[in-house]
Amino acid sequence: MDAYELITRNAAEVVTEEELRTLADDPDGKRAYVGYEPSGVLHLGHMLTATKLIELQEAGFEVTVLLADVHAYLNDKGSFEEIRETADRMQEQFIAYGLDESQTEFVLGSEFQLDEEYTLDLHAAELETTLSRAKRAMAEIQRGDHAKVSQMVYPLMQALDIEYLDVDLAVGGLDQRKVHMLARETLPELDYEVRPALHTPIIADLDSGVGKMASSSGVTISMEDSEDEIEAKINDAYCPPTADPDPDGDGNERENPVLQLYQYHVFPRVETVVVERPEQYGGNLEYDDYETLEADLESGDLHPMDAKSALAAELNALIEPGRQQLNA
Ligand code: TYR
Repeated sequence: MDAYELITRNAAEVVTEEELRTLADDPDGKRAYVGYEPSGVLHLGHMLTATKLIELQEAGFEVTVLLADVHAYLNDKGSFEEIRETADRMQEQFIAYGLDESQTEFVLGSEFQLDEEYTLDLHAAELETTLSRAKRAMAEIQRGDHAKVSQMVYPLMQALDIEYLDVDLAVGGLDQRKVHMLARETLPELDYEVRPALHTPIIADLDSGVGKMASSSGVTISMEDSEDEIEAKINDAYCPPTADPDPDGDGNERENPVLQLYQYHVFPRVETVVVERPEQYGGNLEYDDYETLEADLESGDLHPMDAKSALAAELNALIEPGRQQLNA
C-alpha cells in the first residue's frame, strides 16, 4: 500500500484530494490531529478516528489528540470539573486502544485556548463570520434545540485550533465536515494557511442501520461494556445479508452496521478474521480482507449469525486492553 492509500484508507471524504496527495508525497514528520469533546465513555465512534490516527502514525505522521474541554463546556456537556475528569479517563483509554504514547501528543484545549493571542484571533474570526454561517457549521454537532451563543463561538475555535496546534491535516468524522469547511474560509481571512481535512465515515446505529451511533441515543459499544454486553448488542444488531443500503429500492437507505464494524474497525487492526463454525456447517472460515467477507455474506456462504458472533469476539479483543485499564 502506498502512503496515499494508507493515509486515505476507509476515508469517506478528503478535502482536497490534491492537498492530501501533496502530504502523502512526504508524510514524515507531518502533523495530524483529531479533537474530541470529553463526554461519556470512549465508544466505537471515537475509536474509528483513533484507528485512522494509528494508520497516520504508520505513515510517518505525528499525531495530536485534542481533548477539547472548552468545546465540551461550550456545547453544554457539563461542568469544567466533570469534563476534566472525563478527559483524563479518555486519554488512558485511547492509549489502551493502541495509540502509541511516544508518538501521540495529548493536549487539553484549555492549555492554549485561553491565551490572549488566541482570544484576540477568536474575536477577529467572530467579526468575519455571520451568525447564520456559524449556525450552519454547527448543525451536526450542536447539542439541544436552541443554539446558544457559546455554540456559535465553538466552530470558530475549532478552526483556530488547526492553526494553534500547527497541524497539516485535520481529521474527524463526517459530522465535522461543515466546521472544517468553515475553517477553510476563516483561516485565510486571518492570514493563516488553509489545511486539508480527512473525514471518516459515520457508523450507523446498531439496531436500525440508520442515523449515527452515538452514546446519547440508541445502542453504542463502549470501552465500558462487558463481553456479554457486546455479544448481546451485536447479536441484536441489524444485519441483512447484503451491503446494499437500499435492497428493496424503496428509497429508504439503511447501512449494515455489522459490515461497517468489520470494514472500519476490525480489518484495519486485524490480519485475519476467523469465523468459527462446527464441521457440520462447513467448518471455520478465514478472511484476510473485508471484501471477501462482504461477498460471502451477500452470497449466503456466511450466515449473519456467524458473522455476528465472530464480530463480537473481534470487538471484544480490540477493547480488552482498555477494559483492563479501566478496571485497574
Ligand atoms: N467538534 C468535535 C466533536 O464534535 C470536537 C472538536 C473540538 C474537534 C475542537 C476539534 C477541535 O479543534 O466532538
